[in-house]
Amino acid sequence: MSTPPSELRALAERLARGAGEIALAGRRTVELDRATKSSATDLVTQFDRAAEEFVVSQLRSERPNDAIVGEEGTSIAGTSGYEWFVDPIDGTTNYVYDQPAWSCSVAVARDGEMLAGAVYAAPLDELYSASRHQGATRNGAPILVSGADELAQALVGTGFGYDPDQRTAQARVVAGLIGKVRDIRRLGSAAFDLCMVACGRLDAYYERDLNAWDAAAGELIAREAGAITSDFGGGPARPAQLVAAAPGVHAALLAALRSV
Ligand code: LIP
Repeated sequence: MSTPPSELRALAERLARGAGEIALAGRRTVELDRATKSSATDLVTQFDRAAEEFVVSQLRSERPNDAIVGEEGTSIAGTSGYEWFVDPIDGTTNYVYDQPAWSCSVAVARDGEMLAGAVYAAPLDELYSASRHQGATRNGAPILVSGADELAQALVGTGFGYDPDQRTAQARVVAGLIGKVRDIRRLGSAAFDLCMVACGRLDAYYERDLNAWDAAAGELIAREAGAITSDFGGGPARPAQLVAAAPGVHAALLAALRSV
């Protein structure tokens, strides 16, 4: 039985906000237990796990037949055709350093098509969401990408991986791009970066080698806000090569990425 995307969106909003409130309260009250995952700089805390546990327990209760995949290890098969993507704290490094750009991302797809998603930037109390063909909002108000139409005047976001060699290669791309754009911003959370494109606080964003949970909600939100999303070659957006840009600079950004 199908669920209206608007209903899925409301659930994603509730879960993203709930996860963010858990993470924010924890950050302000107790000492963080820091651990690492894929590398010495890939941080995880007890609140990444607690926020994911909250989202997963709510989904298991309200939608027991749905599949769920989460950054902190959740992998639950489903029978409904719906699959949830959970990044309980996207930008954990910022979270640990008490920097504001971290967010909680919850999205849902049906048979591979993203239908709804929400990203809650708890430190800013900004809840971004979208549902397929129903637009994107920040705290309930419609948002739209910028009208940027010149790459040299575009503010472009990006990010780097946790492997030092990968980061070095990614920095070379930035070195080749920075003279061709207004400026570069490395905010530290892909989900937040994509919402910044959606509301015009960035004109474009690109990053390689993300995970599905980093991008699932933010890519839908950016697209529903009028961004063109793609891979680096202009094909369908995918976490391995993700671009989200105002329509006026998307093609120029792809060309610049090919040239560096
Ligand atoms: C982060 C991404 C960010 C990327 C970081 C990291 P995490 O996700 O959102 O864009 O540049 O390297 O992958 O690990 O904080 O959930």
